[in-house]
Amino acid sequence: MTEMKREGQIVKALSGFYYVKSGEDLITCRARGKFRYQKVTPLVGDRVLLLSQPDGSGYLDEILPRRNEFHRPAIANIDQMVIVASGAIPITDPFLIDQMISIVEGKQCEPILCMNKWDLVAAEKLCEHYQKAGFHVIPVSAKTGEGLPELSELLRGKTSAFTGNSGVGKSSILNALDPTLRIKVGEVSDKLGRGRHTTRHIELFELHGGFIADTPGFSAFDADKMEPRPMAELEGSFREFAPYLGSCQFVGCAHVKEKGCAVLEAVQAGHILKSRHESYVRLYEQAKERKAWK
Ligand SMILES: Nc1nc2c(ncn2[C@@H]2O[C@H](COP(=O)(O)OP(=O)(O)OP(=O)(O)O)[C@@H](O)[C@H]2O)c(=O)[nH]1
Ligand SMILES: [Mg+2]
Ligand SMILES: [Zn+2]
Repeated sequence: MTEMKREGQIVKALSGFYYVKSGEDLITCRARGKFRYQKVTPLVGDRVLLLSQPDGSGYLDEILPRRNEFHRPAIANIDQMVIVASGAIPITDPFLIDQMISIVEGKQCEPILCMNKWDLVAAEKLCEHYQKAGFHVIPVSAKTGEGLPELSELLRGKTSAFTGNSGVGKSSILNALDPTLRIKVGEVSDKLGRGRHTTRHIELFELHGGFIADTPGFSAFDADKMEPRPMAELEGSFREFAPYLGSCQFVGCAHVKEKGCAVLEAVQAGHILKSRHESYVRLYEQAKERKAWK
């Protein structure tokens, strides 16, 4: 017997190697050439079939159907996307939060907002806004440990990915949840408080009865490059718009500046946050531009 077929999950992808957890084993794999022809990229989180070699290495042979997939971060089969934000060094632009939420919505994946560095700035207003919009928001501090028990409870039994701009403390939170992980964290010492892109690869860790992925942080450049949801899906990716959709005066209303728009009326009445609607309009314009360009 030379080869053996096994099932497992990709927990790390680095320099052309895929690290697959199969039972208690961690098998270092290369991908078969057929994936390249099929233009399929194996992702961290993928459930796979592999052929293990006598020397302990393996070849990825098949990627099992995905429940969902994301491009930034490049990851699959995620139950929860924990969007880590910070009220100080670096301050997270709420538009980035809305961009990420919009991508996650409708993909069988729950967005969770985690406000870190609470010891530096208690961004209560922002938290309240997102709670009102219907999201689970958890204020935490990786430094003092505040909020971590609640976060940990939420992660139990699920597969979650941490995402957010560089330097907000994604890796620090993971280390605080499990000090044995010893993930490298970076300084945010430059004058603009930008992160240093310390985390360079995506890795899935087993933690508190669930799986949690640390991912590289976004730069301002990445945020500009993030693909908006197509126009037809955009209104559905803002959950607090739902009660008003279908009540606009015109069929196919874009909810940007139309007469008799129920969404705009809800913004006026204070039921929908102005900043959330502004993010929607910005994403709508991006999606429109993209469509015209195609
Ligand atoms: N005061 C304070 N500092 C924090 C907190 N969490 C993280 N930091 C600091 O913020 C800096 C960046 O933390 P990282 O964990 O590397 O941030 P990251 O989001 O993983 O960054 P990338 O890997 O670049 O995306 C480090 O200097 C941490 O010590 C916190 O809750 N409070
Ligand atoms: Mg990191
Ligand atoms: Zn409308």
